[in-house]
Amino acid sequence: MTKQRIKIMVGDITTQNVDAIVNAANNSLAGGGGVDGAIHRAAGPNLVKESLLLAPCQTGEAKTTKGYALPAVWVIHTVGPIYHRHSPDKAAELLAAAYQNSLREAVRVGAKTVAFPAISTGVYAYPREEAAKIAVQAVADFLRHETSIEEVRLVCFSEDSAESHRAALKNMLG
Ligand code: AR6
Repeated sequence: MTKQRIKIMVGDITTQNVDAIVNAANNSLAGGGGVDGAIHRAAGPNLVKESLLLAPCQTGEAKTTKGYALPAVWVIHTVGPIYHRHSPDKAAELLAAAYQNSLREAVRVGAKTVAFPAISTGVYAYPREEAAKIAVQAVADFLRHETSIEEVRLVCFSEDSAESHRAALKNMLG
């Protein structure tokens, strides 16, 4: 079942014991603030050496490096939309693409457990509840057709963010 493979939790993505964590990066893949900064600090300096070799990463696309000092084997770097740079429809399309292309990368490298942060909801200012609906829908749509992924964790950094995701999951599934 799709529903049972989506877990919503509050936590720090850098400590997740999963095959792959997703990084909310920027087009340069050179590191940054927010969750990107936290992942680079926890992984150590080899992460940026590898990610720069894969740069640039277009908005909505995803590229994979090793996890280095992280518990995760892989880091899937994706770039969400900067909310105010797009129409609402285009921003939604790009955000869904970031989730789904990240999951395609997970399948490609054989990751069975994947953790996501709430992409674009920090510096990129995507409205939290809208982003949560898109995240949950995009992941569920992908999992419906892909059985190799056993668990997708949506790792929220605050209880408010987790509540938005829980509500989105509940509403989506009726
Ligand atoms: N674990 C889980 N979630 C976290 C963590 C963490 N350790 N730290 C922050 N968050 P943001 P964006 C949450 O700004 O909006 C960077 O500079 C945070 O509370 O990290 O996609 C990049 O280089 C928020 O809910 O990413 C880009 O330039 C969510 O992660 C730009 O920011 C995303 O916030 C990307 O902006």
